[in-house]
Amino acid sequence: MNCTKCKTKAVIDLPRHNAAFCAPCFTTYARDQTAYAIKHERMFGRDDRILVAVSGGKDSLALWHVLLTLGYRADALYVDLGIPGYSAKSREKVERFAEAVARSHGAKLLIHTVQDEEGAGIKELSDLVHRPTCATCGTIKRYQFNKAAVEQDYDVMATGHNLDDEAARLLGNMLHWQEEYLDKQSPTLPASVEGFAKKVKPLYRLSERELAAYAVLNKIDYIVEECPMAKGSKMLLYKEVLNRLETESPGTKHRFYWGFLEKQAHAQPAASSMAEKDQALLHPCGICGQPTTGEICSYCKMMARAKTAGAESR
Ligand code: Q46
Ligand code: ZN
Repeated sequence: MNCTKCKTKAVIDLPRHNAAFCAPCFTTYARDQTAYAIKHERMFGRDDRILVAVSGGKDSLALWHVLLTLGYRADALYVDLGIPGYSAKSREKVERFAEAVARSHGAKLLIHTVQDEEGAGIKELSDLVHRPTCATCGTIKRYQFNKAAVEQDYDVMATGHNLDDEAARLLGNMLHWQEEYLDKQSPTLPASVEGFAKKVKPLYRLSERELAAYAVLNKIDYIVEECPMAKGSKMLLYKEVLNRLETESPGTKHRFYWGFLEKQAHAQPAASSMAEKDQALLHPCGICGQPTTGEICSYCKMMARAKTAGAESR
C-alpha cells in the first residue's frame, strides 16, 4: 500500500476517502482538514485568542497541537474533576504536553480544580445533589469553560469533538427526536448573547481513528483510557453501531453528519433571529451573573444544593 500523494510506503489507509498516506502526508491531511473546518465554518481568524478545552485525551491534545502548529494563538483550560485513579493521570499528560510543546509556542495552560473550587470531587458532588456524575460534570465544565473564556477575554472556545462524537450525538438526538438539540449541533455556535463565549469544534471532519493516528505519529503522549464514568453510556453504544456501519460501508459517518450540516445550513434561521430569540429568554443569574433562562443558573442552583446537603450530613 503506497501513499496516495507521494507514492512512498503508506502507514495508514482511509477507506472513507479511498486513500492511504505516509506519516508526513497524513499529518498534512489532518491539518488541512482542520484548516478547512476553521475557514468553512468561520470559526476564528489569525488574531483571535482561542481557549482549548483539554482533557488529556488524544482529541483535545491533538487539537491544541494542530492549532499551535497552524500558527493560532491557543491557550488551554483543563478541569481536574478529582476522579480517583483517573484525574491525576490525565492531568499529568496535559501538564507534560503544556511544558514540552505548548510553552515553546508561547501558549499557556489554565487549570480549574473542582475539589478546590467547588469543595469536593465530582463523585462526591453528584452524590450530594443526587444527579448522575456525568450530568454534574457537564454542568461544571460548561460553566467553568464559559466563565474562563468570557472573564479572560478569549474570542472563542474550542473543543476536541471529532466526527465520531458528532455522528453519535446526531444519531442519539434523532432517535429521540430532540429537535431543540439538533439546532445546537453545528460545529460553530456563535456567542449569540452577551456573557456566552463562541464555541467551535475544529475536528469535526476527522474521525477518532484518524486523531489517534495523528497523536501517535506526532508523538503526543495522551491518556488512552476513557473516563471511568463513561462506562455503559449510550454514546459508546451509538459509536459502536456507527463503527459497524462504517466497516460495511466506508464514509457512512461523514455522509450522515456532513449531510445533516448541509441540510441544516439551508434550513437554518438567520443567526440574527436566533440571537434575538436567545436574548429574549436569557438574563443574568441572580448569584453569579452568567446568562440563564431561570432566576438562578443551573450551576449556582447545584452548588447551593450541594452546600445544604453537605451541611446536613455533617
Ligand atoms: S469526563 Fe465527565 Fe465525561 Fe467523565 S464524568 Fe462523565 S461527562 S465521562 S465527557
Ligand atoms: Zn449562576
